[in-house]
Amino acid sequence: MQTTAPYDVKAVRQQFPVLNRKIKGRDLVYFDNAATSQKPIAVIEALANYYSNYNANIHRGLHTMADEATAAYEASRHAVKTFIGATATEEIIFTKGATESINLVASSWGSAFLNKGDEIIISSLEHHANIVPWQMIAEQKGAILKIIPINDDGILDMDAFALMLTDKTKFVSIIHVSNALGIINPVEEIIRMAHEKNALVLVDGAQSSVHLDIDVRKMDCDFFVFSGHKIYGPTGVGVLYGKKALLEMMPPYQGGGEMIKEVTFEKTTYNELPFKFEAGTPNIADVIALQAGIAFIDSLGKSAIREQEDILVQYATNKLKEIEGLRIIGDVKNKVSVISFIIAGVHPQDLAILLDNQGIAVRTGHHCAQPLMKRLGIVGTTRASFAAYNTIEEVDCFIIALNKALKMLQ
Ligand code: 7TS
Repeated sequence: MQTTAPYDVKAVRQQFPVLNRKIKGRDLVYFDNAATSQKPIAVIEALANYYSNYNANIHRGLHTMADEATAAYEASRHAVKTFIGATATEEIIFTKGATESINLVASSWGSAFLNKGDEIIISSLEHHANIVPWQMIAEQKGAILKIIPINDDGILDMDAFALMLTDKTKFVSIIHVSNALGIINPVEEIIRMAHEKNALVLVDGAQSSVHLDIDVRKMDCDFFVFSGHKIYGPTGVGVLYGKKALLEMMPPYQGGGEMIKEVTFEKTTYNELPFKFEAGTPNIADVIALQAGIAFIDSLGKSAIREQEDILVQYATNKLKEIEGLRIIGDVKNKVSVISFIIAGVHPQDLAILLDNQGIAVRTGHHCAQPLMKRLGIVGTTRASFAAYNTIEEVDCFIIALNKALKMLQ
């Protein structure tokens, strides 16, 4: 088994100030990267630099700092376009996160194009962010929400999906990588099948965008969403990619400044893309700093990061399987750097507290995927998720801490 990292992980760690932290007297082991990744100095400095040197509102001012801020903001849009392989910057809308991006599409597209009896398909693996907005619009419009089932390992039942697709299917919204289990879904096949029925497809890339190469043109998705804070960028900024022709047809999500062309009390005309969907002063600082998160990923390369994460997953999976009563949920080949597990007779919450006492940060609970937990017949899992800066030594610490915690609990 390969245990040698494809790059100098120690040097990478030096870019992340928080990794020097002690938690309860121990070195921090941060294995909660699927919730949010830590930030490199470049991201932190980009925020400080904006506020220290050119804080100004964008697209409006005719002064130097406003021009600088606008240029930096639009450069980020360009970086995002390249990051996901979009055709044009007009297709990149900044939101406050994946959640807002999905709400935007459900609300804007749904209000304009959904009719009574139309069908929307999601899957059993979805994060609540890709369930609730569809329930809300379905309720409003009298549309029907259908759910692709999974098998006990968390694999989508594609035969059931094929049968579910009908002429009534108008929209498919699908998680690319499961946040709870790490499983990668066959989104290209899903998109191809949905398009045969003229249904649109949104891909929730909140977990995939940091691990997998994303090429929205090749994937041919109609919408793709993700959050900045999971790709080494700041919180409070997310992305909605949409095919230009679709975004043009959709009504604005919110009204206000920046999204208008002209306002009179009688009638308002709307701005062009992407501004039509960016009402009000946006999150300028965080959008600007997002570029630095993307630059960090590019500096190592996604495939090298994936290689390192795969090493950690393999190593940790083998060690975890030696623990009596431990079961990995979603133990499949095609997954990213998430290991979700349960241990007979142990409540995940108790485990999390005992791990935290030893400096280990993992996530426990339902991972905002309550229907998935219900389908799997469990209350929750303990989830360890790895990033570019994690090491084999940290996995060793985690396994020792876990065994120690289990001795106390069992
Ligand atoms: N979709 C998926 C697949 C996610 O994993 C998350 C967040 C979201 C949407 C929502 O992203 P947000 O940035 O708008 O909140 N997932 C998690 C998680 O697994 N643990 O904490 C947040």
